[in-house]
Amino acid sequence: MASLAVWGRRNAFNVQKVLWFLDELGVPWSHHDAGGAFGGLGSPEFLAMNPHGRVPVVKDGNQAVWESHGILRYLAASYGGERFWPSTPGDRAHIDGWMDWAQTTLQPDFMKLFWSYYRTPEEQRDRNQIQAAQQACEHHSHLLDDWLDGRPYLAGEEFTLADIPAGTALYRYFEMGLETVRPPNVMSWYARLADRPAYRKHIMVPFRELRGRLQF
Ligand SMILES: N[C@@H](CCC(=O)N[C@@H](CS)C(=O)NCC(=O)O)C(=O)O
Repeated sequence: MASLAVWGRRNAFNVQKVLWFLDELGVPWSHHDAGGAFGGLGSPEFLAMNPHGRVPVVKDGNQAVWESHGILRYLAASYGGERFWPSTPGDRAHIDGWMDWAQTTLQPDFMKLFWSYYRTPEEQRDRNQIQAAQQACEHHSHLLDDWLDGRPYLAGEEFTLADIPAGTALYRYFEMGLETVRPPNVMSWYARLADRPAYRKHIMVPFRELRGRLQF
């Protein structure tokens, strides 16, 4: 039996990052649906694993780990050797920079767009809010495009943890039905990610059940 277990609904953005990375690592893992329509986040057993009552959570033996980026780093350090998150401080800081930028800057703007457009019922949508989020996402796309000029991946020649948080947003960004900018270097990077079986399996999945749904 796998000693690694993941809690979280498969259509949750932060859960998808972890599922994608687990399959990149090639380690065996088991999965428990939790959150959204599955509920269970307020149970004493779940709160004992994550006091914040959010998914994803990973349990490795007796060790519970929460926060998607904390989990990614835990998994890379435990099972990835030097491959996805090298121990050299400069290389690691570079990767951490892209991960933290994605979490603090890209993801909040992308989530604003996804929620104000896709997850809000049509009659309740606020055009100004959508437009502002769209502009912010366009700005981030152009920044990524400039950075990816001459670099196949965010940290350089190889796929690393740097690509996971920002890369997870791309599929929904391009598939949610809004017109978006599609700058060439971002599109080549997206194509490289889409070549990876774990990306196709966990990120490029239909998300129609979230349309017009504000509950979770
Ligand atoms: N910063 C946290 C955010 C966790 C979070 O808000 N998770 C969402 C899903 S993406 C959640 O638990 N939502 C409640 C639910 O699914 O019921 C992380 O990156 O893990």
